[in-house]
Amino acid sequence: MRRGGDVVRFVTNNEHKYKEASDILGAYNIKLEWVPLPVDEIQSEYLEDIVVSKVVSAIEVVDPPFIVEDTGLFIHALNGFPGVYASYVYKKLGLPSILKLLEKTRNRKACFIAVGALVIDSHIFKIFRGEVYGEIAREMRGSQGFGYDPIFIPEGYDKTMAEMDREEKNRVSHRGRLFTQIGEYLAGKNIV
Ligand code: ITT
Repeated sequence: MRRGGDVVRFVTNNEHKYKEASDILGAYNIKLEWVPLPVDEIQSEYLEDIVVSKVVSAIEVVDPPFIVEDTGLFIHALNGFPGVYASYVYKKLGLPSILKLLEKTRNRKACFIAVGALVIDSHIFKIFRGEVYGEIAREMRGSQGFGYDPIFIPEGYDKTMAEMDREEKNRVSHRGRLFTQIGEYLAGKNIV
């Protein structure tokens, strides 16, 4: 079993992502250190490719063990758009434009997919994946969370992820599922 209070780094510019992940790994007695470092990421339609490119960039400057993660939002009626371009589309178009695109669309199905790499040392890393299926709301609701949370309703719920506090979102979200797997993995392996 692992020793208590070990430190793993999370290389991300997004403080919301860090806080969510930190809560989850904290339950495994793993301290997550935030490394808000800009890392190069390649253009690819596959989250795995982007995550591997983040590993290659971060390994130059960050000591393992560390985690990098990339998330996409895939809207079925838009053939998976914005997908891996979620960040760019959020900044350039924003949520009202996404809702407008879907105004006349009855199929509201969408999913968030998060892929993360746990870099154990300079030669070994392991990939994890977390997904949540749900629907795009008809209007923005809620003020918690970040990004697309105000328009995403997870399956089995009637509220958006922005109407959930961090604990509740973590129980259902793509990132919650991803970091729970990482926590389980680390808890079973005395690697840090
Ligand atoms: P890093 O790449 O530095 O980790 P980022 O914010 O660019 O941070 P991503 O590329 O993984 O993160 O995420 C792309 C966008 O998807 C992000 O900017 C948000 O707009 C959105 N997003 C990611 N996770 C989300 C979540 O849990 N809830 C709502 N929107 C999310």
